[in-house]
Amino acid sequence: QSQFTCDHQCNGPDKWNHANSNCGGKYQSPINIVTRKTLTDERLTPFQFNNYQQIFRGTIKNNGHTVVVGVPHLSTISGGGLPSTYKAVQFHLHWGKNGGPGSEHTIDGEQYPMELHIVHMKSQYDDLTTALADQEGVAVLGFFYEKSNSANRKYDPIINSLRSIKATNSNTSLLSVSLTQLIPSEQNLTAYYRYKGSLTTPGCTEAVIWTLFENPIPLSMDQLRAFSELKFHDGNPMVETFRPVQPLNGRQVFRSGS
Ligand code: SG4
Ligand code: ZN
Repeated sequence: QSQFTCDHQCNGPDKWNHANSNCGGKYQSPINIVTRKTLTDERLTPFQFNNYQQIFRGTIKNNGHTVVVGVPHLSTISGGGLPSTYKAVQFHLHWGKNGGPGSEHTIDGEQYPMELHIVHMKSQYDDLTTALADQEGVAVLGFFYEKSNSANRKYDPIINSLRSIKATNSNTSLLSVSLTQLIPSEQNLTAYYRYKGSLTTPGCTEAVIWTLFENPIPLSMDQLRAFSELKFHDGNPMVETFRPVQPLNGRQVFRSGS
């Protein structure tokens, strides 16, 4: 575990089940997805993204673990084999060191440079704590990033904000963002993986329906590197903000029909 800074090493993922017994549970996230062991499920139809194009003014915060942006609850998802409508709560990212491996989930052992998590809760709930008491209360949409030769201009507002939030607990406003601007276009979101797991940080609650989209989001090397300029609470570079993959323990991973 020598790649972890002290922030992780002294209090890292391998110590979490002492902090919270859920973290030693049987249905933990992230996982490695072995594509030849996935089962196609025709019920995993395309998602309906409602109000994802809504432009909002958000606050981007360095919370000491990642950067997080609260999202107005007007954006919802349904379809996609989900048991209900879920509303967006926040998004955050997991990344590596200077553009190196950094995603939480891996596909056939491949770790991508970064992973976006858009966290949703069942629309009937008012807060995440309540949603986490329901085994299907939370749905996280996960998106991988890939290195590209040109900058992804749709990410300028986020990347440009990072220089103002290098310190833990600092924040700045994002004047105009939308969820659609962050993710691939809808027709490129029909291929995805589905399994049941947990939050990837303590309390590691096993209440998450996970979706990982196959198509990655392109970012240039400079854009990816910008995240490594952020700092943990102890002043060390905020790098390798991912939890290692967890055992499947017999869970089946499904693949969408299209
Ligand atoms: C990150 O630490 C976020 O900052 C947390 O969000 C998030 O917790 C946590 O990851 C776990 O989420 O999609 N990776 S994950 O399983 O969304 C929640 C905040 O602390 C509950 C706001
Ligand atoms: Zn996450």
